[in-house]
Amino acid sequence: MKAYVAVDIGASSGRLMLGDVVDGQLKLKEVHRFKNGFKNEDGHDRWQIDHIIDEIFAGLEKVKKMGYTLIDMGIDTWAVDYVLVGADGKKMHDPVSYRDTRTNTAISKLTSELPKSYIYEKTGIQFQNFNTLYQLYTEERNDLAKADKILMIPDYIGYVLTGNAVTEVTNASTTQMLNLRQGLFDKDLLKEVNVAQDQFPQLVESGTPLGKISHKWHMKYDIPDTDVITVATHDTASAVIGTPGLGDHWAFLSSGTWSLLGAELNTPENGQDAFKENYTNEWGAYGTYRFLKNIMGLWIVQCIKRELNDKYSFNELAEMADKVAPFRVFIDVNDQRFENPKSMIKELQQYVAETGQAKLETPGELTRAVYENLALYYANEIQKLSTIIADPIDTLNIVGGGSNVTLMNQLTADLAGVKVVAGPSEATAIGNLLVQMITTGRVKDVVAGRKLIRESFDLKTYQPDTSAYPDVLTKYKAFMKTAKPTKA
Ligand code: LFR
Repeated sequence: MKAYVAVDIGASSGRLMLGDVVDGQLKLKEVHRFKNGFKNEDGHDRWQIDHIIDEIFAGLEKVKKMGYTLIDMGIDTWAVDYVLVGADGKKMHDPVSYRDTRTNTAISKLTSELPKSYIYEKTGIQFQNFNTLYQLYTEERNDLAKADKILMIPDYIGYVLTGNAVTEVTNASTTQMLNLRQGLFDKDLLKEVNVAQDQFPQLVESGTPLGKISHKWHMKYDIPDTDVITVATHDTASAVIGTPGLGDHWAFLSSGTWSLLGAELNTPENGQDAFKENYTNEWGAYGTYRFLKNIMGLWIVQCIKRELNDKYSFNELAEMADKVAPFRVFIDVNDQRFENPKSMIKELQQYVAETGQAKLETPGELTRAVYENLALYYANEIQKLSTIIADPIDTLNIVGGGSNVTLMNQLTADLAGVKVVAGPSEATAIGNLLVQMITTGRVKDVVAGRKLIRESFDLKTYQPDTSAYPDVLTKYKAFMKTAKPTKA
């Protein structure tokens, strides 16, 4: 039997999903799931990349045991991080995580040499201290000089599996080193971080066949005959493809560890307003752009849950949050202090103390405060987004794990005054599978793929009730004007 497999790896977990079109419906099955995370090694937070590859093979063994002998497979992961590969074809170190503190002040250092407006005009990419540009800027010069290749995480995994090295564009754009007009790595930015053009392998579009899994390191596993297709390797790019696209003027919110809120554009928008609001133009599959804003997202709740020793499930936390009185505190969830604090709970508690607001003590109070302030952030951004792209957004398509949080979906609809369509929660794996299916002719194109999503998954609609919280957004905006973020 033949099948399609999506390998979708996020910051906290990875999984292999089997997918196919059966009787006009897209069917998905989770075959394997494993934990992911970084560990402190040699003074840096590093991803355990060999472990990830081992888990992919363990998942492929399960696929074979299910009777599939021939598969197509695509790999997507988070963005911006990379592996340095030596002349011997081996990784030089485990890759450093983007949450490592090494880049905390890198933006201000680098932009004292090259102005922000100059970098934005070239790349159209948002300023995030963890972008590859700033990571390479802080990288050991010697290591960088010795590196034969610099491979983004999914490209590295594809390289280990097949022996073929490419740089896929949806992920490469998050380096903040691609030139929007030229469609290539920008020579001035490469020079700024002491990288030669050919250290990054050839740029390829999403949907390019990469090759068969052949690496002898993994001969110990009994796996199917596997053709790897370079899909939209940035998980957010896959999630946007996997969005149902409902509404005449729709925006998307990919809600997971990060909340990525934006619109799909056919031409980039890197004018003054986009620059001022730090919106990004990440390259999408099939010539599109993900015009979006990174918002801290469920990471904050994931940290709370972990700090409570996983005593409560996400559902239980949401149930407790439901019972707490609304809008007790305002928080700038995008403050850099929440990026990787020693204790998220203490950081939140300090924040409300510093800003003279009500205390956050119980798990329900903490969780509700995060959900509400995410919803407020979304509502505020939808208005900004609508203005910048001059499009009256009427529907927000929320996909990813966060689309299951009913409280947050309704709050977002009410505060933003737009219809919310929630689901599918598996949009990233779906987008990964769709690019494979489009590449192999099983699905015609993204339009047909999105129609398939609408016909295959149970999507929930939340109508806005704008009278529910009449002046909360206005008060929040006033708070945000006075809030003093700790940003690089
Ligand atoms: C989401 C995501 C975001 C990116 C962040 C860091 O998983 O890929 O799009 O900004 O992780 O890579």
